[in-house]
Amino acid sequence: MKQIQTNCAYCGVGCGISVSAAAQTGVAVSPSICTLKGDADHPANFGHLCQKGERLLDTLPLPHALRYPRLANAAATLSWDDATDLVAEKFASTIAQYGADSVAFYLSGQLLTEDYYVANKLAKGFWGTANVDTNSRLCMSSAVSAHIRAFGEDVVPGCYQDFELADVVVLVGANTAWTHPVLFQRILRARESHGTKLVVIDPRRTATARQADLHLAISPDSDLWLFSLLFKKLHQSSAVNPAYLEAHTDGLTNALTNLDNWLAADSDVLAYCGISQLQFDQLLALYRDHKAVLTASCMGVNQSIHGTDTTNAIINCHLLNGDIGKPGRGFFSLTGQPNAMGGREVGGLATQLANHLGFAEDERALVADFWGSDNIATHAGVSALDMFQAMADGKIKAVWIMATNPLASLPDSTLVQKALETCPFVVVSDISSDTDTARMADLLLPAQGWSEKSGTTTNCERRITRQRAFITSKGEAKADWWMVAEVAKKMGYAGFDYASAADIFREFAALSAKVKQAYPHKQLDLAKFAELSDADYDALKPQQWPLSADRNPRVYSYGEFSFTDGRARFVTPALVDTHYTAEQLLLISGRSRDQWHTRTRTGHVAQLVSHEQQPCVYAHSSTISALQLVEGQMVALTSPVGGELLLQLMADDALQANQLFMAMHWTGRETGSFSVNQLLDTRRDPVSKQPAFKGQPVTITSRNDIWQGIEWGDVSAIDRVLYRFTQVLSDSHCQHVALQQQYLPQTINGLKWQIGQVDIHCELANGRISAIRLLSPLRVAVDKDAVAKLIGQVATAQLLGKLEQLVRAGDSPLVCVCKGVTREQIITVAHSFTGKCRIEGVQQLTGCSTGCGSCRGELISILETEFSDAAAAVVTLGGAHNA
Ligand SMILES: Nc1nc2c(c(=O)[nH]1)N[C@H]1C(S)=C(S)[C@@H](COP(=O)(O)OP(=O)(O)OC[C@H]3O[C@@H](n4cnc5c(=O)[nH]c(N)nc54)[C@H](O)[C@@H]3O)O[C@H]1N2
Ligand SMILES: Nc1nc2c(c(=O)[nH]1)N[C@H]1C(S)=C(S)[C@@H](COP(=O)(O)OP(=O)(O)OC[C@H]3O[C@@H](n4cnc5c(=O)[nH]c(N)nc54)[C@H](O)[C@@H]3O)O[C@H]1N2
Ligand code: SF4
Ligand SMILES: [Mo]
Repeated sequence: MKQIQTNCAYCGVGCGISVSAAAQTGVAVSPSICTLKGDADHPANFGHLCQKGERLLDTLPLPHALRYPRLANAAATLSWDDATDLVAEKFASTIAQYGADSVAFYLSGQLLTEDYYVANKLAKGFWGTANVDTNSRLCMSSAVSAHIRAFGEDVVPGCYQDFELADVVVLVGANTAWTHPVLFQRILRARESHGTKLVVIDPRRTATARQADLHLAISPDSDLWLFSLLFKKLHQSSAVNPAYLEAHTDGLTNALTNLDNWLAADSDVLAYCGISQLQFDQLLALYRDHKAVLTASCMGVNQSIHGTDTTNAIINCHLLNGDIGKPGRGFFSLTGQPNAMGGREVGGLATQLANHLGFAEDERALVADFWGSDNIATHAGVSALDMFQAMADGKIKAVWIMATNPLASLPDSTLVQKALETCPFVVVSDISSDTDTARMADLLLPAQGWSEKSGTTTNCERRITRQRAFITSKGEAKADWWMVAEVAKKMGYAGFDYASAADIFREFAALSAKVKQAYPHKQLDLAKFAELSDADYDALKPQQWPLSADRNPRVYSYGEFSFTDGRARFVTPALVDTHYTAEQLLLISGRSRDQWHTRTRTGHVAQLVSHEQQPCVYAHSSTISALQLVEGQMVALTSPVGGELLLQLMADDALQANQLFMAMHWTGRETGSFSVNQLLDTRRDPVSKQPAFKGQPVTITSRNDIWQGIEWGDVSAIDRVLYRFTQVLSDSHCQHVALQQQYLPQTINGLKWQIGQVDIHCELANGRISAIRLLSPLRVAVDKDAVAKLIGQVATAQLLGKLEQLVRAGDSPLVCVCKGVTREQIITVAHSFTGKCRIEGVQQLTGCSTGCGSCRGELISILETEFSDAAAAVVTLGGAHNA
């Protein structure tokens, strides 16, 4: 058995993974001879994984895997030589004819540092354009801007241990139980051992909020007001360190004056935030009276038109007391993607040149000299949304999109579609040929996926982990950096002759050393790695920077910041407008527990799709009845942006009355049109240019003329469906369809009858059931695996009775993926217990939430909803250790 240490492919926690492969050499031929578990020695997770990590091997047999370069709609594949010739020729001729700013890269926080570095170097150093932006613009850019404004550099000062050392952890706009599950488990463990207080600030009562000591169900987009008021009150209280303020900060007086100009009276602020005086006093007391308070934020903060200001407002609260880079205290921006941090470090944003540098003359000279370039970009490039607008306007004429799916993930899908249609040359590198964006590419380039490629990623807490290939690539997939380097060489540029990822990593580290020499106040410094041998790179253990001899895992601990004067800055906005009215219905979009983004990597794994099986929009049950709608029916969502999204309506009392929620995961492949982003306008933060994904005013209308259906087996086709997509089941699959009532099939080859509101169609071939279709104006609830087992069996009366029974019984969603426990099983078992014992009883008897622990919030939610006496929040955590 060969042991390979690598990292998880998903979130910014950056968990270490240990793969055992039954292979003689470094790489195995297939995932089927591999097993995987959490790496017990990795300091991010110490052996723990969440469900997405646990199931990584199951994701590898990828439907629609892209294995060879090919042109749009061409059946024949291209050789790499022809493909890279074509890219080189198109980009060169476009630049020659229209100038360097007519081309662009659109990258991703899921690329490895080495991929990112080479793409950034080619565009900014040799093409002469900084049109290199990334999906991190949609994710981290407000935090990046706030770090730069407060600290002088985009640096996360803290580390994961701070979550364990804190007396109080405040999660703002972060559903950490679902989105950074292993870090959340670390918080819960710390709470068990020393009673950490957990505060969650989120409009929804999420799985995370249910486990909090204090949940502030804040009005959407009001966090800036809340933290500005908190800052003011903390300043008036004793939670201030005058000596620190004097020695290490600037701008306090100005910041307070700015606030005085716009911040309303306390009671008005609290009314706007939708929280009570008592709740605010509790929050204030937690900050004021505890030594170690850690505030962490994620997309509820970043994806707003005030994302940067809100982040600075939070940082202000901690700066007052000198709580930056101190154990258990301060501000921590949670990174979304596995290598968003690495991308930021190489400077892969249109607003940066390279390695935390901007476009000043001296900065450009340093980088140009290092790269041996005489054509370095002179000014910032266009950020994500402007890039696609420029494509739609015909200004950007060639784009290379790598490891991201913008047609599904950028706001205003109609604009993005127009951009992709208008841009004369669209190259897409991906592992799948079947993404919404890949379907619109002129040229598709096959990228090696997570299990096949080698390099490095940097997680939330600045820890660099080696990703190691453990499976041989199928077909001709290549590393993303390799493709870029080939094109660069063909365009005649020197400096792209890399033999391996290690070569690139050394070069990046050497550049960081040069930058540190020239700008000693900058913190990013990987000089130690500039001379790393290939063997040392291969064996590199997870390393957190700063790589200083004292092994301090934090930055700015001594109050020396990255500005040339070494001081941190208080920043508050000068004047702020409110923008939502109370009457508006606001659509929030975000993540669900088991899926990853646009589902290209997780949408084909039965266990990961069972949690949310089809596109739906959630509303509070009181909203559903007030609007005279019915749970389970189809509705249409519309917004001023245009278009209409047809979805199933589901009740979720975790929302407030004026809110809707939809997962960002569903794309045009399932909805038949676009993702939730079809409805979103392009409002963005003025500083960071990050889109405000989280609150979109929408209108919801009944579409009870639309029927929903599920089909198994070889069913005769029905025309005019609004959508059709496949759901993978344990051993087979089924299809989801939706169609208008007027197009319901009138005749069928077989049996047709009705149970309640469900039409059952059963097709027969030689006496056996060849296909089943269930159709209803409401959600069709049924155990899909059980129905699948009926296909191919002799259609006896008993078997048809069984089908009826299944339809009557409905279905029960899988709550605990690790132990395979459904909602219904939980409720059945919970009846045998009372009060607080219920949750422990269910855990013991069913195993629910004793695996990775990600479903604990939902277990609590189910018990709270079903049993009035379920005081469930404080219970022991049964999280298993995978080591
Ligand atoms: N399962 C899963 N995990 C993931 C990912 C995934 O796709 N799936 N993606 C990863 C990535 S790239 C990212 S960026 C992270 C995102 O991680 P999170 O930010 O934790 O996830 P989201 O669901 O996008 O949004 C978080 C919360 O913000 C709340 N919110 C909305 N508006 C506001 C507001 O105005 N104020 C406040 N305080 N809260 C608000 C929402 O209700 C939501 O619960 O997750 C990472 N982890
Ligand atoms: N409405 C709404 N929209 C959102 C958000 C939201 O909360 N609400 N969140 C935003 C955020 S925070 C983010 S991070 C984005 C994420 O949005 P995207 O980045 O668009 O989503 P992914 O599905 O992760 O896309 C990654 C693509 O890369 C491919 N891929 C995987 N591995 C590799 C590889 O090694 N090489 C290459 N070349 N390709 C690879 C995958 O198949 C997939 O097509 O979405 C943003 N959009
Ligand atoms: S928390 Fe889960 S998704 Fe995130 S890195 Fe760890 S195992 Fe992967
Ligand atoms: Mo993200």
